[in-house]
Order: sequence, then C-alpha cells, then structure tokens
Amino acid sequence: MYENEIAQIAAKGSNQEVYNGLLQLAKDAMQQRGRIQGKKKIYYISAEFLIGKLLSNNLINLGIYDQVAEALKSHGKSMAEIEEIENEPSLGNGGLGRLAACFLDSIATLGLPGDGIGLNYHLGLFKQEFENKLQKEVPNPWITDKSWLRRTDVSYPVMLAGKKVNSVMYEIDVTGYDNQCNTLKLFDLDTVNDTIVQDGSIYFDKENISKNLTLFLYPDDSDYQGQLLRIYQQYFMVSNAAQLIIDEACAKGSNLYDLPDYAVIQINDTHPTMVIPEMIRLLNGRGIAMDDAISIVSRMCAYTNHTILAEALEKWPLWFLDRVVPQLIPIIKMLDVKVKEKYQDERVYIIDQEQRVHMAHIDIHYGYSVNGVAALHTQILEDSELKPFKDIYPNKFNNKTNGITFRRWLLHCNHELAAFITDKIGEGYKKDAKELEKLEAAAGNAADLKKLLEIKSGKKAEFKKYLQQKEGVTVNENSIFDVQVKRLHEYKRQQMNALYIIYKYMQIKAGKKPETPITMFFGAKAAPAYTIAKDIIHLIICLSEVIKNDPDVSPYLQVVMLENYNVTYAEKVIPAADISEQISLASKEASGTGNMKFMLNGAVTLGTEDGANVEIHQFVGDDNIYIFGESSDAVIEHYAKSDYSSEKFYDDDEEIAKLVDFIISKEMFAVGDKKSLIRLYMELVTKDWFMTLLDIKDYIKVKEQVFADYENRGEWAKKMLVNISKAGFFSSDRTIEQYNNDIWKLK
Ligand code: 26V
Repeated sequence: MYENEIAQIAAKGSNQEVYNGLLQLAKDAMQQRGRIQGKKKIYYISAEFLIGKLLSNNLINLGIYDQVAEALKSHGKSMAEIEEIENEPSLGNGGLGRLAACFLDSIATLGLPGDGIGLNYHLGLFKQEFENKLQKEVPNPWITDKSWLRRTDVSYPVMLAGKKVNSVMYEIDVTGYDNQCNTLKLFDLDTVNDTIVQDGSIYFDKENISKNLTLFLYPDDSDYQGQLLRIYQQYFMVSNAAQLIIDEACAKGSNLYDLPDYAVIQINDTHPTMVIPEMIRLLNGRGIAMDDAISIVSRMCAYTNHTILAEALEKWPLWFLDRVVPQLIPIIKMLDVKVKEKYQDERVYIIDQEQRVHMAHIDIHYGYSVNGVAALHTQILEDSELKPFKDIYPNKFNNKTNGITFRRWLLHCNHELAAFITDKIGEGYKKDAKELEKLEAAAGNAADLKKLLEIKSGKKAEFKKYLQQKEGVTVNENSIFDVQVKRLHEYKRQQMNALYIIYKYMQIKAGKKPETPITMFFGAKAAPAYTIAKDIIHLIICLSEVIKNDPDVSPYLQVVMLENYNVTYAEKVIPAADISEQISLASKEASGTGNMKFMLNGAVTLGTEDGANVEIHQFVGDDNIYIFGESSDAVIEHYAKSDYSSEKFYDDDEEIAKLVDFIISKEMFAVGDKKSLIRLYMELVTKDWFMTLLDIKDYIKVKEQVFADYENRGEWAKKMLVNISKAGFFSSDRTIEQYNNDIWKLK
C-alpha cells in the first residue's frame, strides 16, 4: 500500500519536506482506516497525555514503517534524521501521563471505542536546561503549522468565575496496531496568547485566565494563583468533556437516563474529579431529578488512584472552588451532606472541618470502581490509606497493574531486539505479548545469548553517538550502563544513588578499581518550586564534575546527567541500559512503568520491593533481579511509630557519615553552590523523610553484587533473556483487557 506516495515523499529534497510528506500520508491513512465503532465508549479523561513523537509509532501501527524506512534508505536518508524534525509535545509530567498515552494505544489496538480527553497546553511542561549546574526552566513550544493536531468546529460554552468562554476542540488520531482509529481530544481557548510569556521565562501573569488558561501544564502551584489556575484548567477540561459525552450519547440515541449504556468515564487521578458534579449539574439542567442524576453519573464514573503521597492528594479549599466554579458548590455541598447523613466517620467526608474538599472522596463515593495501579499499591490503599472506604465499599476496590505499549517500547525503540525475537519465536508476540515466554526456551543456547549481548552493545554504541551529538559528552560504550531516569522526587531516592557514587569514588581513590568501568546515567526534571529536588540535581552534576576532573577516578567511573529527559530520550537510553535503578522507598512508588520498559529491553532491575517491582520479582524469580532494602510493611511501621531518625544512622555509623559528609567537602564546594549543598546535607542528616540512610548500606552491598555478577557475561545474558521473556504480563494490552473486562465492559 501507498508505494507510489512513499517513493515520491522519500525523493523530496529536505528532511523537512520528507517529514511533512510522511505526516500528511499518515494522517490520510488514519482517516481512511475509519473510526472504531460501538454503542458504549470509554472516555479516558486525563490532565496529562505524554504521547511522545508520533511519526514512527503511527507508521508502525499503520503497517508501513519498514516500507518507509527502506524508501528513505534508498535515497540516502534515515528514519532517525526525519524523526528529529518532529517536536515532542510535553503534555505530561511523568508516569501518569505516559500511562495515559500507552492506554490510548492499547485501547485502539484492542479495537475498543475509546477517546482520550485532555487539554491542549501550548507550551506543555517546561523544558529543562542546566546553567551553573542548576536546573533552569524554559518554555517548550511544540505546536507548529503542520502537526498531528486537527482543529475541529466543536465548541462548548464554559463558565469560569461567572464569565463565559467558548472552547475549541482539537483532535489527534490514535491508530491501533493493525486496527482502526480512536481520537485524543484536546480542548483549548482561541484567546490564549503565547506571547504573554516574556523573555523565555516560564513565569507569567496568572490572573488573566482567558489569555493563559492552556498555556502551560500544571503551572507551578506553589503559590495561590497557580493553584487557582489549576482549578480553572481542571474545570475547563471536565466541563468540555461532560458536554461532549452527553452530545455523543444523545447522537447515538441515549435518552440520558440510559447514559451508562453509552459512556464510561475513567478518571485518571483526581485531576478530572469535577466531571462528577459537572455531569450531575448538566443532567439536572436538562430536567433530570437530582437523585436520578446522581445515580446515572455514579454508574458511569470509575477512578484510578496513582499515589499514596499525602501531598499529592488534592484537597481544594471550598472558597477556591467557589471563586472559580460557583455553579458546582451547591452540588458538591449536597454530595457531602448525603455522605454525612449516611456515615459518621470524619475520614470519609467530602468537605472536612477546615472546609477543604477532598477530591478523591468524591470519586470514591460517587464512582463505581476504585483501582490502584499495582498489586502492592492496591493492597496498601485497601489496608491503610483508603481503609475506611474499603470497609464501606468492599466491592468497589480492584487492582489493575500498569502496563506499557510494546509498539513504542520495543518495536519502535529497539528494532534489533524485535528482529531477534521475531526470528526466534515468530510475529505472534506483537499481538499477544504473553508469547514472549517462548523466548526463554527458543533462545537459550550460547550463540543466541551472545547475539543478545551484541544487540545490547549495539544499542550502547548508538546511544553513545546520540549523546555525543546532543550534549557533547563522550561515554565509554564498553562500560556498564547503570540508568536512573524518572521524575526527581525524594521518595524515588536519586540521592541514595548519588551516595553510592560517593562510595564508589572513595573506593577507587583507595585503589579498589571496578573490573569494568561504570557509567551512571540520570535523567530527571524537578518541579520548579521543589528546592530539595533541585538540590539533588545540583549534587549529581557536581559529582559528575568532581569525578571528571579526577584522573585517578575518571577512567573507571563517569556520571552523566541527561538534560531535559523526555519520552524521546527514554526511547534512546532504555534500550542501551544494563541496569535499571528502581530504588524508591518501599510503599511509596505506586507502580512505576519505567521498570517495565527496562525489563522488556533486557536490563536487569536493581530495586526495592515496591510498586510493580514486586510483580517483576515474582515473574523473573530471585536469580534475575536484585532486591534490597526494608519491606513496605517495615517502612509503614516506621512512619506509624515515627521511629526513624536519620540523625541516629549518621551518628552511629561512621561509614554512612563519611558518605554524607562528602556532600559538603572541599572538593564539592570547589565546583558547586555551597548553599545548595549544605541545605541538602542538612536535609539528609536531620530529616530524610524518605529514609535514604535506612537502606543505603544494603543498597551498596547489593549493587556491588550486581557489578560482580555482570562480569560473568554468559550468566548475565541469561538474566537478560529471562527478563525479556517474562515481560509479557506488563503489556498495556493486558492492562486494558482487564479494565475492559472488570470495569468498562464495552464488548
Ligand atoms: C504528584 C505530586 C504533586 C505535588 C507534589 C508532590 C507530588 C508527588 C507525586 C505526584 C504524583 C502524582 C501521580 C503520579 O504521577 N503517579 C504515578 O503514576 C504512575 C502511573 O500509574 C505510576 O507508575 C507511578 O508509580 C506514580 O508515581
């Protein structure tokens, strides 16, 4: 198919022309494929869709990737060069947004009618730059003249603080793998004006809603105006969603009382929670009695929880909501009264004594399903965080362990590995990921294992080249690639990995050189107002510098902090990784999805028993993963008893103190910002909320074992093979099948 068109496009002069041609071809092809149809549709409402670049992914799903790549090659061009032209939309922070993107791919691939609904942030999340070894945030415009976005004439009125605005809906087609299309619908306002962001700063006038509503993803909400803006965004998103859902259902013949037969809404974390009162308000406005409206909406909405961190659970002061969405206040108050009439337990109230609205509580009382995102996470929700709700609604709770799309995270990002797998077990795994299990038996001989190691070496060399071009950094492709890439947060404990670097540095200084040199890669954005997170970035960059400048150490150890880590970067670094760092404090990482991407690409996990690591451990067995650290039960107990004291660990253990002290050593002060280093040092010694010092020694011990085991290349290759073979469970196709069977019930 499309032979002539592809040949013509490939023959064009500039990369930009080729890109434009392929973009149009893919868009036309998706239109021709048609829409996935069905009476009942899933609406996945999410404030974030971290979709990444779309060209390769769409060509793969359309089945014309190889053809295009061949044609380009015959004209001396490569897919990689053409991909460079596309901007990556940064419409997400991290795992939650990327999960939404993987889910859209799987929903379409399984042929389920389902659309994503979100916001068309003009500048997305900030772009990260490093200046003086510190993170600097700059705007990241991504919308260009020709793009995947399609403007529609769908528009809805939305009342924001008593003033009416009219939305405009954009669409991006989502093609299933060898299947028809769904759409991602992104709402926007025509009045939003990118020029209010002056001088490359991400700070702007947050008062002027009509000009800035969809300018940024989650503007810094450390201040009051930022928080208000976030409520404006959330309401704008869900009011549009609710109006669209009602319209589409009515067009298919719904009388509104039977709305749950036409639409199911998955609420991705609490950001879209206001869809519940908004939908009730709209139905009531169309003449449906309040109790009926509540019953209809409650049978349509399902909620996914993505974190147990208290600071991330949204609680909006009632008067904030009153300023932005006064029309919802009577509804929210009524929903709260009904709860208070039924239950005398303050922990389940929607509006608390301080007049704050607990968004998750709305979801749990007025939705029909509550799910966590990995087995351990769901268990913790049921047993502790949400226990009072579990007692009231035992049947609402369920687990849906996260997954990733194998189209992007294997077929697209690791052609060599995909070809090897296909050669061994055929194409079946592309549609049924569980078939990957066949690989263990099919590829266990010495020649196959050698080939697996060669593929990894190839990806390391490729990444080395990319890094050289992109950042001007040269790494040793024969070193061990140890990778920790994820948002920066104290609970993810990048600081513990940094303490290991200090340990290794000291060991090498003392003459204990590693058998194989080690390169430690980090990639992480910190929230603009999260001081300690920024201090940790600074620490890592300073360590990188100290080591680089030390000729005793630099041949054996290198630290690289990747600038502006994003989906595109992930696609390059994950296939090149030997070791996957998943070292969160047990109980704190709801699931993690990077862990699954690394596993699928043959990296071995070094991690705590947290989130989906627990399930990865069960699948691969003790010999193919490295687990360390205190259990989630022990950690939860430490919090309950408030008996963890980092000061005690520091005072009682000289080895630990030596590592922490290095942060404020003269070597570090020579390259870094004294204030930031001292602040981080103090934080670790006196607070350490996420118990770095509790696990550091076990971490060092197990990490040393990992590096020792790496030396037996044959045995290591077997571990890689088992990890790849057992990754099938972590396909988002499996996750979506479970959402559909247990929650959505579309077919
Ligand atoms: C949000 C915030 C916002 C305010 C300050 C601190 C803070 C800390 C964490 C978060 C996370 C919000 C929810 C989230 O992104 N959760 C992630 O969801 C992924 C997909 O389910 C999951 O794999 C990750 O473990 C989980 O952290």
